[in-house]
Amino acid sequence: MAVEKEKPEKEVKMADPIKASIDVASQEMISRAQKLGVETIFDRAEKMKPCNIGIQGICCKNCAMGPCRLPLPKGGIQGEDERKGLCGATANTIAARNFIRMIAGGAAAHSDHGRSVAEVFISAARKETDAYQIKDTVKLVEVAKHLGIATTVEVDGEELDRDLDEIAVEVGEVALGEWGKAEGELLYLKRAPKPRYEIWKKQGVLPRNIDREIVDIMHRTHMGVDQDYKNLIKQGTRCSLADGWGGSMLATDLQDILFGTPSPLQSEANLGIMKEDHVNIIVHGHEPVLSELIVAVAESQEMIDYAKSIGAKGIQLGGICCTANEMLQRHGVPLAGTFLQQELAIITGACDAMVVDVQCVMQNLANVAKCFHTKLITTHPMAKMEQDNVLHIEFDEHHALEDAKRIVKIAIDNYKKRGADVMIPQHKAAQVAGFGVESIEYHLGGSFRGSYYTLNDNIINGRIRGVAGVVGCNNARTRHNEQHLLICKELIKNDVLVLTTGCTAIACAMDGLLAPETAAAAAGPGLAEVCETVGLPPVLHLGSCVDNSRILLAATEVVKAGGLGNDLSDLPVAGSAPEWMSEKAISIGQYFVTSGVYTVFGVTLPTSGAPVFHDYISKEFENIYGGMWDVEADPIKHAQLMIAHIDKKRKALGIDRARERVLMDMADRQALQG
Ligand code: SF4
Ligand code: MSK
Repeated sequence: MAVEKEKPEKEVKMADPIKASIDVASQEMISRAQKLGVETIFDRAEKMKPCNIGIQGICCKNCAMGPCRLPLPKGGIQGEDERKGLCGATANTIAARNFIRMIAGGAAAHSDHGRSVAEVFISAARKETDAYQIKDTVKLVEVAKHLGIATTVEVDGEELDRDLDEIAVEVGEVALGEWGKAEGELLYLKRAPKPRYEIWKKQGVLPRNIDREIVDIMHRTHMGVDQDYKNLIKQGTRCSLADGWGGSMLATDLQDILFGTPSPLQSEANLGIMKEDHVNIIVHGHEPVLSELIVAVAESQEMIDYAKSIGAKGIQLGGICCTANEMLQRHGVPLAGTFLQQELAIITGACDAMVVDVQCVMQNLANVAKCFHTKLITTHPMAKMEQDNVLHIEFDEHHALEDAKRIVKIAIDNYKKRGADVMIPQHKAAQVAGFGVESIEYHLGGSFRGSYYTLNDNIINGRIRGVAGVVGCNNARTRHNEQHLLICKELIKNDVLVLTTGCTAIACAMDGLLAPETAAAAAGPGLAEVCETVGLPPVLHLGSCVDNSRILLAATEVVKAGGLGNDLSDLPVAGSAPEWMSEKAISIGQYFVTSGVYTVFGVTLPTSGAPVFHDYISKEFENIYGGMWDVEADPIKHAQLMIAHIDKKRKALGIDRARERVLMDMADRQALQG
């Protein structure tokens, strides 16, 4: 009888917490999860590696004859690129199709978020709901003008201010029309500097309406339609502009009018904001319409008293991802963490409810929540989960206040069901957040001067070398937060002011980069001097992913203030998404680039398998749009590429010498002090 060989036990691959995250709080929670046998994304990233062909953008599954996979030949392409799918689609066509489908996905997510806000806005303007009111009437009037809506009316030959309620209804209606109007072009495109608008016009990429550009991509990337990578990416541009200068910008503006335009405030960040003796409610996702009310309800005396009646000391709110950024910038709600910390917040054992809406919500949250007492509550009609431990309380603006009360009460009742084993990492950092176009103007121009002159002066005299927009996600294929922090630190060390949003902003907050004291400790001498004079941190938190539109408008204000060229592409600025993972990041990258900004992505770019297409968007684009894509995984080289571009622009503007003079002034001063 044959003796059966004993099978060696299969090795279970687990993440090394220190290699998985740069953040100590996260390392502690990853270890705890592993001890408790709770699987997280960090362990799954060890077990499953990405497909090497998909990552290069050269796998097509747009019809049932595929998937057609077109790997690069060993040693690269010599001569003609002969790779073809069954239908004959080339690697360039496939990569371009995949790329613009990502743009469509990203633009759809941002813009549908904007549409939801517009719908709530109209209900509020028509007074169909008591839950929301117009908060910022100054911005309402400003936005009305951009939408071509009259803000005054002539009565008996006299020009009078129009009724604000009337303006609000019209703003809501015109804004909503931007998603599906039959004719014309998006109204906000003319907010860009004129030469930029003219470039878009000449290239034939002015978006018609938001929805149409997304549908157009789905049509033209269907099997057997557009087979020219240049024409495909042209539509990618049209669609991304409809996102950045359309859906996202409208989302930001309407949220500001409805919930208040942010202004700088103090708060904290990281899992250590959770409190063992409080009811902890974590809001997560992107759309702030329900979370706005959850904040109001959780802060009400009625709910605080109720929480105390069951033995808690109060209610602690915290946020993950961009719902967090929205709640932070308007209410100071602390950030619990970035995208990769969503499971970890539950693993503390102290999360009494996690309330999620749309985007960046991992399905595994339900499995993690099952191991603890946490109530996981989905709230959006388009975002449910199949697991049976998930509660769905559907948001509707007409009964939103009741929904918010129900959710907060569920969290309070759940506090009593906590297990004894609570472990909240004792790590958090102080931050100042809530910056925007208006507050930068105030800080760097003053309400008296009311412009970006001071910022421009300091760029021209070289104290500030340039400005970088560093944005985007976490990616489990890189060490959590490391790229964000190394890149931002390298930039500020070299006198580059950083504007940030999304998970990059949260990562910076967790590391203390959003504290004004960081300027003296970590910024170069010129940037530190400016920041210390006006009391700003060297990294400015501008909000959520849709708020990248604030970066576009801040850059436009810099152009308007004068002295730094006539278009966005003339400015000494650069963009970056160090740890991107979401389709939204590709849409953002494309509208940054085609708005004239040199933009570097970390990790990888799904174009590397199609070198001709890659060269087109990374080299030829500079001739067309003045901005271009680049990719660099090494964080220091990544930041240095951005700095080199900033220096190139300074040289073109003739202000490179001014910078040298200022550095000598600093050195002289230091020598004198010594
Ligand atoms: Fe293959 Fe062409 Fe079908 Fe794509 S569309 S899967 S390349 S046959
Ligand atoms: S949340 S899109 S992981 S930034 Fe906006 Fe973070 Fe990226 Fe989601």
